[in-house]
Amino acid sequence: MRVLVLGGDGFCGWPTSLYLSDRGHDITIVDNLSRRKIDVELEVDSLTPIRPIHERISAWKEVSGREIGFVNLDLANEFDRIVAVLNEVQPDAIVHFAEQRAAPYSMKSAKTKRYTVDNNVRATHNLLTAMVETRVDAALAHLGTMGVYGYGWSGSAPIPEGYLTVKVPTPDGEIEREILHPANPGSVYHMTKTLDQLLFSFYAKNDGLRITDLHQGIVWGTQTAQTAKDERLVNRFDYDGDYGTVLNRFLMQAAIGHPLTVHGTGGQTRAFIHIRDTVRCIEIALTNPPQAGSQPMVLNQVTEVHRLLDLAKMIGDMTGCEIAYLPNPRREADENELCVRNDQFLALGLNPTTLSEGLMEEISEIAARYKHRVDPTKIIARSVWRAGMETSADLMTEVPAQQ
Ligand code: NAD
Ligand code: USQ
Repeated sequence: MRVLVLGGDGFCGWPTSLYLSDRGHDITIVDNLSRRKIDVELEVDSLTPIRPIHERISAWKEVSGREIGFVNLDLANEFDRIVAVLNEVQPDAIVHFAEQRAAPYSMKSAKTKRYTVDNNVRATHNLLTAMVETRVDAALAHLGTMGVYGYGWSGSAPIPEGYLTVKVPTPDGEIEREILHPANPGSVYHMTKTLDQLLFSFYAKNDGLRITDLHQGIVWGTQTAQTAKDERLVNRFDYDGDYGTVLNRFLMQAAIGHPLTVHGTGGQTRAFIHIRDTVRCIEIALTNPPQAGSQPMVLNQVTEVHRLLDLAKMIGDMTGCEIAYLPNPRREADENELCVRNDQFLALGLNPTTLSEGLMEEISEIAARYKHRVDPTKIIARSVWRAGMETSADLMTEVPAQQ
């Protein structure tokens, strides 16, 4: 297949591009490198030393003999260039990773809230209209998030894959209808993914676009078989308070002896997936697209569910690292139940990597190897969800590093 990977320089997009290339697909990456620019703005860097995009691509050619194309393009602001790329590449499939993806960054200020909405919603809408305009009949797989469902809304009821069957009272009795699961986002970033869902429903219905929305859990791990082939191909690893996600942050903290930064009680329960499974799921989704005319297919891209405190205790037991219970800078439930259906990926052949298989490898191969690159002042999450929470964030600067 000819595949366009939008956001192909990012944490999920780079290993996906290499995996699909390795599997024989022709890949063109589209990315405006905005994620690298945000690192500069935040004065932080990936824990792993990622190389410039052109060096990454030539290293891949050297290692695999395969070419990957690259277009530096802003999906949110360069509509005519998206049309030109679609006309030129004529992709069979498109993977859309290209959005601002950090909840804490999206909640930092009015500026970052507006940037996140403008960037994400416009990028998605520009892509959909360009697909209609060019009549490119590509299967589109978009990275959504488990956070569109929110947490605790339906208690212990399993979260279905995208759609909920409801009973509607009518004068002639009850009728059953399938509706999009109610949206219950917990940040401006998560809200943009709920807006994306409505765009997808409309363009699938009106224009027959074939769309799969992948509601992915928190991705952990760093390397895939392809990114591990050469140090110049290494994947990014975000550990800072804005972009670092919880499990990778705990692993990095354990490697440098920093107390594990549990927000609140740690009773929050979340869904997880290893990066090696992300890349497999994308290929499965691209090769099993919905029919034209059907509603968007929604797959929950998750393999495990864990309570944060259990994760912290597990890593603490493995490494001897202490736990720091910090005031929660976010506005979220202290505790929640979570049960997620992921039947479709399992039925389509996904064989998940479990936490027990990958944790120690991640601590020793990545976190410990690159720990000299950590800036300890960037670890504590300082982005607060509401004015007035600053005091808690200030308190958190007191957490001692044990380096
Ligand atoms: P990332 O920030 O590492 O990668 C996103 C890439 O998109 C970056 O390279 C960035 O430069 C590019 N980009 C952003 N806006 C763009 C624009 N307007 N035009 C062109 N390129 C643009 O993020 P990631 O962790 O790889 O996440 C990829 C996708 O998966 C995101 O949509 C995210 O919401 C979703 N997701 C991520 C996780 C996770 O844990 N990382 C979990 C669930 C869902
Ligand atoms: N948390 C801690 N300590 C930390 C960091 C986070 O306790 O040091 C807590 C947070 O308060 C939250 C939970 O861990 O309760 C998850 O936070 P996170 O930053 O790991 O994940 P989140 O903000 O939800 O976002 C990440 C990705 C996002 C993706 C989402 C999938 O950045 O792109 O959409 O995971 S999901 O959470 O399933 O919606």
